Amino acid sequence: MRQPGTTPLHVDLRRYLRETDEDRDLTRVICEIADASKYIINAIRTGDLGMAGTSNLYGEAQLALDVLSDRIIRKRLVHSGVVACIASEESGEVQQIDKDCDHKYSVAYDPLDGSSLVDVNLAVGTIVSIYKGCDVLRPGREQVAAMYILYGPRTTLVYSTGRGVHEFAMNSLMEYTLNHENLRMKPGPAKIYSPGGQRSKWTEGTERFAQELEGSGAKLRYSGGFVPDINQVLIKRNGVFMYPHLQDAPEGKLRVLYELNPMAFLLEQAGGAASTGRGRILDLQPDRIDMRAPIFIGSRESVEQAERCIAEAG
Ligand code: AFP
Repeated sequence: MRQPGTTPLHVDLRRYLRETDEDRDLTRVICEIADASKYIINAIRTGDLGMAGTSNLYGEAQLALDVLSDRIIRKRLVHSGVVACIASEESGEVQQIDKDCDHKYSVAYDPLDGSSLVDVNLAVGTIVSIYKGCDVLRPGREQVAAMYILYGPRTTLVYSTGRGVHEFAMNSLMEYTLNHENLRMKPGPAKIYSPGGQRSKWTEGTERFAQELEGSGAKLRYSGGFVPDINQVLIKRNGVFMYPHLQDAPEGKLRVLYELNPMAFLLEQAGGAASTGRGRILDLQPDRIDMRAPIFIGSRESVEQAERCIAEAG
């Protein structure tokens, strides 16, 4: 098996998965989602959602972009032959495709996170969490893979199957080719930070953390899109994103299954950390598919600093 860090750049995604001896069915799931992204890109770039009364790419009446993205991904997973269950942030329910839980995968995904940002031409993304078997209400540490696709000035795909984090970029032929292999966070505190939620609603602990970051010279970088904001931290190999517990929303805003678990898996695989502020995201036991939790994620030193501030001041 090829060791991470030894692959020539611009190898395409399917070949990379094959040459790193990835499980064939897991490869199928990852590649189906990669293929689905090409249709999502078309819908984003052209707004081709179908005109009222006519059909769109799939012969459907005009759809909202996130609904169309959900249908594009769902169709490919349903027909892949390797997926047992699907849980989509868009539908908010679990769809059982196949009863063979022992040999198939379950996929929890947010088809187009930040979809409201498309209208102001900001970057959005698809976020995917993959488990073996039929149960998606499990701690994130049991994921077998996680990935996201970022629809920005460039379209990039980041995934991990537990053997490092790898970034692919879409070329002119709409193929994903290797851009960064085995991304690793740099040691040291965050130099950029992404603070979500209304500051006036932060608790004292979060306010203290933000002031310590500012005091150490960290710069604020926040787009309002979870995928681009996390991607910035990962590709810069430094930084911290937070969407904290708020005075009127102790569970924060972001969803454990579709957003927090996959990103926490990826950042931990890159040597970073992901916490609710009081404990590891990947140890959370979801009690419902739309469970939310606070998140502090990125440079391990800064995530631990956030945990200290919250332990001291709430
Ligand atoms: P939408 O998917 O409703 O646009 O929200 C995007 C998001 O879930 C996530 O992508 C951002 O990190 C977060 O919300 C931003 O929330 P605020 O707008 O409250 O900062």
